[in-house]
Amino acid sequence: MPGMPATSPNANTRLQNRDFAKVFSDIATLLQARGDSVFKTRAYSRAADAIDNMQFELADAASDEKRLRAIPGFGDAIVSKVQELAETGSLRFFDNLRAEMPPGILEITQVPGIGPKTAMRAAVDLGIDSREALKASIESGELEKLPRISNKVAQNILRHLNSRISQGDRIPIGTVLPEAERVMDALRKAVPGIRNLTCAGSLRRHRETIGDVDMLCSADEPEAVMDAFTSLPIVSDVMSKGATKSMVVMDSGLQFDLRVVPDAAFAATLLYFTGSKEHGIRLRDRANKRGLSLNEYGAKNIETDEVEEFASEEAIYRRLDLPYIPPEIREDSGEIDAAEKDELPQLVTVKDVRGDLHSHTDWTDGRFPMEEMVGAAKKAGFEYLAITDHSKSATIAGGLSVEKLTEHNEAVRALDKKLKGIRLFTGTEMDIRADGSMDYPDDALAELDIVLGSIHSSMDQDRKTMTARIITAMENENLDIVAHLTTRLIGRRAPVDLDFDAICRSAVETGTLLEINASTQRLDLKDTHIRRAIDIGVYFSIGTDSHRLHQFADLHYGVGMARRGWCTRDRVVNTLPHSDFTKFISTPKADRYAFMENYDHKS
Ligand code: DGT
Ligand code: CA
Ligand code: CA
Ligand code: ZN
Repeated sequence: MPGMPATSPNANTRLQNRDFAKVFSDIATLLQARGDSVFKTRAYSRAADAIDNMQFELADAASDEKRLRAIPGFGDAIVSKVQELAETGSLRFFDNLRAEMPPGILEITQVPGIGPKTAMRAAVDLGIDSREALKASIESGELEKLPRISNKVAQNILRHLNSRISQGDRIPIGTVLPEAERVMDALRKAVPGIRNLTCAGSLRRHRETIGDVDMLCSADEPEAVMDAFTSLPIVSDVMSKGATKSMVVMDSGLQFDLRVVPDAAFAATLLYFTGSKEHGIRLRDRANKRGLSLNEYGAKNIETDEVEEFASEEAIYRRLDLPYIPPEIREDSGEIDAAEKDELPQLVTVKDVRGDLHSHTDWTDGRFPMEEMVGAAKKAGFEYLAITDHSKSATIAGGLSVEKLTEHNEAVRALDKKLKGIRLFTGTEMDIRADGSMDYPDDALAELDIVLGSIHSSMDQDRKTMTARIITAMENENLDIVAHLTTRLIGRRAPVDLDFDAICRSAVETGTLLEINASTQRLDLKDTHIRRAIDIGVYFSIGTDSHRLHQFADLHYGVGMARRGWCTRDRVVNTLPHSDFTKFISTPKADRYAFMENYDHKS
């Protein structure tokens, strides 16, 4: 898949931390598949983990051996490999290892449910060398010849495989947007005269995965823009280079298009390339009826052939007798009819969100001390924060015992007293057990300000069992919010099977909120869920699920999903100011939906 180099990373490009980390985690996978000792493989996976969590660029430190050795988990073997990678862009050890192993191991172990050992047996015994071959072997029943692969296990693997194959080569927005921003920064630096530089296409519409990036700008010297764009250091292939339009592929595998358009045509071109295609077609029909022809070059009066100029997209919509339609809902899914009737929703914005109700610290699987996380949340502009570390069943995440939870509460309250400028809520992200029961006793839960409930285990339950499990959990009066309901990881793990409507109905009946999880790996609920849930009457919280300092800034990904789901501010409880949110959460659960229905956002 794009973003994952098929060979050692390129020699002439500077490696990013994720490139280093990928090499080491691939080595760990291959060694495990080969049957090397746990001791040896773990050294590589720990190194990958350490690199993932670094707050500096490993490439900057590569020449400083002392500094490398001071990194936890960096012994001789790792240090020398980091240096070889940084210097040459590749690693002989890795190349040899890959040459020695059957092809496809790394690709197949990406599928949840397939470990390195199974991947190896599948490759050696059954000749499976790709995801497609794996899929075929499940469909023919062949995979079940392997030890420990029951029909149920095989069907579960197939479910993940299908969701991955349907995603195809699209890349998650959380990977694409930062890269697009780096490209735009580099272009602005290289060509100071550049104007209106913007991303259009699916990225501007905030889709969860992106096919390619479509960028637009204006400039007095288009050639200078084209030169700068095609010679960016992260460009791996120039597909085409023209006077005003070029297309390149980056080292990451992402394709970027850049067009330079005259200022006067910018708004019409932006509208065209923002799409969606279907939205554009509807607008062009509408324009034709008003004597205007819209196309990728601009707007023209059909009778006089005169070019009509528009200063903004708003002006074009106005010319079509419509209010402005935000990019996130330009999907031809009812927005034009709604606009015509002046019934467009006032979509929630990043600024509307005042608090974050989902965060982790180093008490469990977060990476930073509580005080640092709170500082970061404050810096990111949050007025309040719930600290929701994991509960005791989440052993991999270091979940807290009941006793530890009490200490955690005390630590949160002490910090709340000490710090100015942000208010804290005690909380937990509690595992919903396989039978829908709570992972803490009710009296411990009643102590907490905010209880999130999540599915972290037994994810392969059938639809009926899973739906009943979640509904049982929601019936507990202490469970405030169901976090990342479907547990999907974009491109990596399929959603659990559940009856979404039934869960929404039960949320409304019990006064439970559903979370819109903003973590770039999750985006769960997704746009279509959110829109459906609103129809049923559900209220939401938006949570960043931050495990690291910088992740509070990922709020906008969740807000993007919410906007795509036509979500307004008054559907989201953490748009309330702190004092009102406190009232909301102290209201008995059964009355909370009524509280929100009667709530009046003043400004
Ligand atoms: P993607 O790249 O698959 O994530 O999705 P988009 O929406 O970015 O699609 P893309 O890159 O093929 O094209 C960018 C925009 O250009 C698209 O949203 C609307 C416009 N566009 C592209 N092809 C056509 C077309 O054949 N007809 C019309 N009306 N518009 C098009
Ligand atoms: Ca695109
Ligand atoms: Ca495109
Ligand atoms: Zn969490």
